[in-house]
Amino acid sequence: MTPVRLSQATLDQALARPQVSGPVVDPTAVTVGIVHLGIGAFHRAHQAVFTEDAAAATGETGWGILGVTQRSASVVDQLAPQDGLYGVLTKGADSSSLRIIGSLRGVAYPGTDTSLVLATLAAAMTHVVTLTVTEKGYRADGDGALDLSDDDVRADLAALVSQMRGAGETSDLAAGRSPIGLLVRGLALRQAAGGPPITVMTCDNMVDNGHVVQALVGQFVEAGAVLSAQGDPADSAAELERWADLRTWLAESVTFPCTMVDRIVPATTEAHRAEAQALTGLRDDGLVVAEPFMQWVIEDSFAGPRPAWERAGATLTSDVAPYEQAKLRMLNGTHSMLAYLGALKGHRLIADAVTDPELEAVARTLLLDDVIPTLQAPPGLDLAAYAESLIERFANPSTGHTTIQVAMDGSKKLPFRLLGTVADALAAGRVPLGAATAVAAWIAFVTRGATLSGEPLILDDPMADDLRAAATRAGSDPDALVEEFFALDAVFPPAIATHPAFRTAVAAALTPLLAPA
Ligand code: CS2
Repeated sequence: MTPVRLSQATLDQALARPQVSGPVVDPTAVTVGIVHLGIGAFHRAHQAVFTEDAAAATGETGWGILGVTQRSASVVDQLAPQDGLYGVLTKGADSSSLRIIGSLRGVAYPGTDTSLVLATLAAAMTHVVTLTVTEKGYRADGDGALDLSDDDVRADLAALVSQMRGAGETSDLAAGRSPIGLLVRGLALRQAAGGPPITVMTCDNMVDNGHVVQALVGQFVEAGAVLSAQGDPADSAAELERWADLRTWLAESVTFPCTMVDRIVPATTEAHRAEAQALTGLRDDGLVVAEPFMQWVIEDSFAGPRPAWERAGATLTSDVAPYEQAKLRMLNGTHSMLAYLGALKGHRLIADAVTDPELEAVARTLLLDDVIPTLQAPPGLDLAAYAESLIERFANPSTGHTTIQVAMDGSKKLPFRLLGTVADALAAGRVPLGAATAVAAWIAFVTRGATLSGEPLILDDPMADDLRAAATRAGSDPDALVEEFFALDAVFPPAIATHPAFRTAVAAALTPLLAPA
């Protein structure tokens, strides 16, 4: 028998069950005030929960979310038949709970729903755009330059130019797939319609994330203006003015706060769905799973109204940098190290990796000897205690967070989470041995494509071809591998790539990881 799906019509059945809690807002009374680009599991388990709690605290009904997926229409199939309702299955080390969230008021996929997304970005009732599109979603190179050779970026640039010419929305279904492109097209429509100021807030794990996104938006507009100038000269004076107006409006009416986001959200499995179904009695294809811990630090720089996220436990501050640096370097840096070393040793779960005494020792070296000396502690945070709390969170076995999930996209993640530590330590005259081991583990993970005992490991990385080519050129000699990988300037900046003592440390750490199976 096909199980009944969670939806507005069946919600009461789920809420009648003892261990299930329900939306703290009335989903049918909530209207959209936020557009979220990248409606994956992380947003659903993090910002959507904070937003719903904030709305419940104030009684405001204007903070519903339109979630946009740019990678796969299957997210629409998961959530649209459920009227946007989904459960968050929170898994502590020895307890679980299920909460249904009602703030997601629509899900859209560009191509089929581009007009809806653009119109909502332009709508006066929309005040905030949030993004979780992952590091690679921004289509930027190592220096933060927008990749103008990317097909999705080019399709959106062409769409922006025709929009600016007054040709309206393009019917090109290929457009709308680059987050920055879709965002800028929506902002341009908003400006043309005389819309109110708006806040664009990225929640991705990048250093100085708000400024990164602001710079990419600026580059996208400049590339659009250049492309437009190559077109029909007849209309050029009016067109130039429109581009100038857009630039002015962006500078005056849009802010890009920096944020630090934190919650461990593993990929949802069929076992999780079965567990949730046993609790609610309903099938939930939009289910997400998370650890109990959640934290959000937001730069208080908003262009217009925002949900009262501080009422839901978020920290609003004038300077996110110390929080962001501590979290990226300590949590994410150590996470990646455990992912590569753990995967190589055949550990499926992060929890298995961090409870392997050998790996726990390297994690402590990275945290305590390498990272902490590079940090300025955020107000009220004891960094050594924070390190211990991270090891404890990683060791929670019940989330089922896998090493292979965290290992994904290393070429895009390492610069933000690990190489800042390396650069600062080297500049201070120290060779960070834990970080050298982490870099070596990544190189070995890529090079072997298998665990130390020969079980295959999948490489999922936008630079996979370049990485495999570097590995093939180098063969199995550690010094040659360091030479080839450090030449990848999209990953390693010159100050690290050319540092003799760091190269030696990485080659030394690589040697045992290259032993034949
Ligand atoms: C992880 C993060 O997959 C990864 O790269 O390091 O998703 C991590 O779980 C979150 O940033 C925790 O806040």
